[in-house]
Amino acid sequence: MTVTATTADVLKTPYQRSIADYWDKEKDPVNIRLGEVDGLYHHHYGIGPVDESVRGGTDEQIIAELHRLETDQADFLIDHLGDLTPTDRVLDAGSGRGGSSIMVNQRFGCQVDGVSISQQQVDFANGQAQQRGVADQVRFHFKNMLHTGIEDGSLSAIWTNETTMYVDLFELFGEFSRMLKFGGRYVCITGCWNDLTGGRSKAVIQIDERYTCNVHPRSEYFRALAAHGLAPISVFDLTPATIPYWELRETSCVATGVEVPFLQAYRESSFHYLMIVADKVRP
Ligand code: GPP
Ligand code: MG
Repeated sequence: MTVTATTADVLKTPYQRSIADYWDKEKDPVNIRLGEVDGLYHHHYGIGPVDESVRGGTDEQIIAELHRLETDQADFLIDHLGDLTPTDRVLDAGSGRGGSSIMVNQRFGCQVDGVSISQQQVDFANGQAQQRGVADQVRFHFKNMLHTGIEDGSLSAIWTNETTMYVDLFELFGEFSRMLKFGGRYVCITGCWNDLTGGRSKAVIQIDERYTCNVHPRSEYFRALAAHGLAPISVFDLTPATIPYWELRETSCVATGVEVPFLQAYRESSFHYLMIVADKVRP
């Protein structure tokens, strides 16, 4: 895999350029202050029960608790990547500041490539890998997950941790299927709207507007996976598990305002927080 690519190779549309620009500039305390807790920088949300002892605690205690819930979310995803070994090669598609990639390497010792369309994120994440002394095993690239240049059938696993709402799922899963080995694993954590409520709710529209993304309906994930030989083996509705994270975040000093539409959407069931685990079943 080549490490350098020109901007025009990676960012093909004005939409993609606007997303890259957002992430190049993003320095939100809800991400930076949480990452500073232990040097794992995440761009996803949290799951699991809140430790009640932090309620009414200091800002630092609440930030540490939000960070713990986000790290637990990544651990849950990693639990489903399969039995990876140091010789396996895996891809973090939309790798952000690199937290999940570092955790996957810590767990399995495998070779991890992360791709992001934000050069700032790539540079930051490579700096983290260097600081941890794993830059020979965890590498971040300025690449587009829709066309990575990674060799056909070379990957044992791919994951997306809240990145699929920026792309066309049929295009994305076509590319994933191409790169995965037969029997390779794909794990996706995402927010998706509920087909049963008949369209995007106002709260989902507000989430899309906040991040300039395009949340997909639940059904589209399964159509796009099936179209590319990716067969789900497990599906988890993580909605009940993520609500406590959002409730704690809403009252914290790092709240951004997006807590309101997320809680509204989850409580009215117009939106789900889903993890899908799939295998590549087509040679
Ligand atoms: C979280 O990133 C994820 C996204 C922005 C993609 C949208 C996700 C959905 C589930 C719809 P972040 O950690 O940078 O967000 P925030 O700054 O709000 O913590
Ligand atoms: Mg965040």
